[in-house]
Amino acid sequence: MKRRNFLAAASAAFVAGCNRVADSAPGTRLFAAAEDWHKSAHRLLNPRDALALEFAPEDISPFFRGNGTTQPAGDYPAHEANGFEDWRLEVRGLVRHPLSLSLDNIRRLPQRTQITRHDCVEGWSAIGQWTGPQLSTLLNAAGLREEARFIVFRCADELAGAEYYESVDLVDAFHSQTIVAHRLNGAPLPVRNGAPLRMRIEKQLGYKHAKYLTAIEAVASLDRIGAGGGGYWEDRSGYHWYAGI
Ligand SMILES: Nc1nc2c(c(=O)[nH]1)N[C@H]1C(S)=C(S)[C@@H](COP(=O)(O)O)O[C@H]1N2
Ligand SMILES: [Mo]
Repeated sequence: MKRRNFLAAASAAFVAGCNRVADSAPGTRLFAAAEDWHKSAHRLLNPRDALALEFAPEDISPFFRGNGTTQPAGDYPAHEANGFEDWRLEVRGLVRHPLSLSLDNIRRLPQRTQITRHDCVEGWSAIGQWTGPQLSTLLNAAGLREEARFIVFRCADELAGAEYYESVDLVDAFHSQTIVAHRLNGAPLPVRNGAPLRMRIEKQLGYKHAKYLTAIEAVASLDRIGAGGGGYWEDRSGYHWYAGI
């Protein structure tokens, strides 16, 4: 094919591609396109492996408020009553070695402590010191399969009858400040802040930080998880799946 013909064919294919996007499901498609744009623009301005700002002990907020669920129902009160001795965190899905970890197992892994600011889209922030193993340690121990592209976080609580859940891609999953926290400000997590385990994903907004963590699931696609939006609020409101800050 002559070069000019090749270019004409390529640009016709590009235009056809654009029409296909414009013709199908305007709302979700355009929303997804805008989100992709935000993601790549954000990536240029702020490399995704850059660290979130860390603070000094004197910056810690005197009270770290609870938001969303602050006291789960179901089996949770029984776990709370026996000090979460029987709590298990599963690492499952597209992994070679599924894990079921006790709190003791988690406390014995190499730990990271970081003082960071939590930003909730509802308009408040708080600075806290979090401790726990890096998520990468758990994922490396479980051994991700080639097909794994997202990590889903399962939670013990329900809001309006549906389980809370969240998800991130592998860039955020392996970020050095992404930890499975079991301590806040030097003490075990309070119930309102997600006891006994909660995610800290410091490069993302507050709703991504799943509390009352029961399982970490490696998946190839988010389509069949919840309503396919990648998280409880993403399924129900305009909250973006990629909530980078
Ligand atoms: N399981 C679970 N995780 C959750 C929520 C929730 O309701 N349930 N709320 C989210 C929101 S919107 C925010 S801002 C933070 C609040 O964390 P905090 O309660 O420690 O302040 O948790 C996030 N993780
Ligand atoms: Mo939030």
